[in-house]
Amino acid sequence: MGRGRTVCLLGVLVIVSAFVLPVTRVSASHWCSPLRVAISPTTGAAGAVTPFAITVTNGIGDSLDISEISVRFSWETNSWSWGTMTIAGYGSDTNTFSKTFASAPGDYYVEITVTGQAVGDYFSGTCGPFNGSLRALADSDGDGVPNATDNCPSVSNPSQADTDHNGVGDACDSSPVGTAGGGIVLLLAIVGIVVMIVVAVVVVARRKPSVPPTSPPMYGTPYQPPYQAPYQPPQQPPQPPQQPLP
Ligand SMILES: [Ca+2]
Ligand SMILES: [Ca+2]
Repeated sequence: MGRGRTVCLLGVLVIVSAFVLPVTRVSASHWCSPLRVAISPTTGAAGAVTPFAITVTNGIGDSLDISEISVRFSWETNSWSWGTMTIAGYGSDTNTFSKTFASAPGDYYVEITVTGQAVGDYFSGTCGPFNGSLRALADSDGDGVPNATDNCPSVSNPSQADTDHNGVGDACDSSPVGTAGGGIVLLLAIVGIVVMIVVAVVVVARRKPSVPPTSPPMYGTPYQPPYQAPYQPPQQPPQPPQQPLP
């Protein structure tokens, strides 16, 4: 009797499973293949504290609940938890954390695994590892700026300040605000210009005729009428002597 009931119960479970499990049980890895994981930057100064950003892009229409992002840099043995994410369908999200880059220049790699669950999944799954290449660049002065781009590769100057914009940082520039003596040269040039202006004014003043301030303005040579001799009346011929009347 009891054995018969057990058989019946198992039969019912088999029938129910046949209808239920194929519907609700979805492969936990169906979102792994279209998943994209990227890390940046891929280069940095050796030994420098660097803000690394990991971006996860969902490749399916269902949203993802990422419960863990595990990251391991090849210059370390431990893995790091890079936080969690909730990513909409075909959306993406980025988590950023600061890490110290490898202390020795060279090529390294990073491994990233992503654990999560898509909407409709019955179980969570883990995707990866996703691998990325990283390169640590030489930084002789340890200021966080690689030698190749450092304007003072042998003197620490994290700010890279370059006041005169000559490509040499203030920290190692013998004249950080300009050419040596540049101020004196500029002063002498200004003095020379002033002297030339003063001389020009004096010369012009000397050439200008002095005119009494009360004299009326003169315009050209005053008019001179042509010379005329004084009037001389014509001389009368001598008159004969008058004869006495008879
Ligand atoms: Ca440097
Ligand atoms: Ca400079």
